[in-house]
Amino acid sequence: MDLGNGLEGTQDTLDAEIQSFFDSAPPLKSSINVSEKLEEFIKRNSEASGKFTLRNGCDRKIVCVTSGGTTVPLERRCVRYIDNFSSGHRGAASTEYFVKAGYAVIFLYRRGTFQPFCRSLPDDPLLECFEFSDESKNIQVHHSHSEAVKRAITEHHAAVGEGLLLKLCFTTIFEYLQMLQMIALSMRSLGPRAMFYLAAAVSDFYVPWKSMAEHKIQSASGPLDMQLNQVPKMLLVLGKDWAPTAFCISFKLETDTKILLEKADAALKKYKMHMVVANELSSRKEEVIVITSNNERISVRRNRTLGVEDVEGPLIQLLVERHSSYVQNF
Ligand code: 9Z3
Repeated sequence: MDLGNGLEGTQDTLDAEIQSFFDSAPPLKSSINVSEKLEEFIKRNSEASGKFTLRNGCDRKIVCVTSGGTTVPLERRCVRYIDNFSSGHRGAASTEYFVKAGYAVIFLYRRGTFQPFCRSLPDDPLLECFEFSDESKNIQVHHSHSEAVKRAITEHHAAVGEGLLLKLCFTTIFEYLQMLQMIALSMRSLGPRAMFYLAAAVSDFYVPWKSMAEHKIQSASGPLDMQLNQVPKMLLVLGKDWAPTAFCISFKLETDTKILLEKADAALKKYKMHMVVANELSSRKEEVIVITSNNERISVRRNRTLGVEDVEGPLIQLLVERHSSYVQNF
């Protein structure tokens, strides 16, 4: 319904699209388990007098880091799907820096992508880091990887042991958006202490479950002609309805640098984000540009000669500072 300013109609259409997306999505298999884990994690990290309260007496801040790409299944008994390039490196590295900054992290990641604290291990850690120590086939860590393995285990166990890391995984766009909604609704009680750091590469198009083929699509039927619907813009409802008091950071990815900042600026305004991190595909590990709601454009770069190992270190430092001011001024 358009009441003259065009806004009501737009909002109604978006709400209807979102409703239809969730109605048509296959139910999340592990939803009870996920909501129990979430409830426990958030309760533990928001108890004012608990052992997880920071030394200065403040309640802990909690960030939801999304990571990796969503798949779009083409068949219900899925053989084929559309995917994207995202490795999950950004999300995994950022999670490590958030934990180091004292945050509790809900790491919503694509199954099989990079994990926090394991980035310095080889691609196949089990087979490459270990060897037989003697004739009786006891296993030991190969000396060339012993420091990296020790560091990974120590840091991971510390984060999990202190209750600072909850890992939840998704594969499809349906799972991702259903879980993001559950997380956002659970984090509402945290008010401004909640942060969303949306680094996952989310599909723009999908096949609605209702119109999806049940069985494997047959190649003998000739060329495939398939219509994909647009995934509704959940960022709008995240900031407006699901978690209206949270500090929200989204990412903008382009391959054409000429349009990157313009598109990031548009996303900041359209989705009412507090910050948008603009990155270009090939240089994303070297530099990102942070666009703020005060019209700042802050370049954040990796500089190994100055000891800045990866771009996520200074990026998270900046976001943590801005989030603190947001909480104080709320
Ligand atoms: C990003 O831009 C991330 O920085 C990357 C990280 C996916 C590039 P990797 O996982 O890469 O370390 O290999 N994420 C968001 C990309 C995205 O889909 N943004 C949407 C858009 O650009 C907005 S939600 O339209």
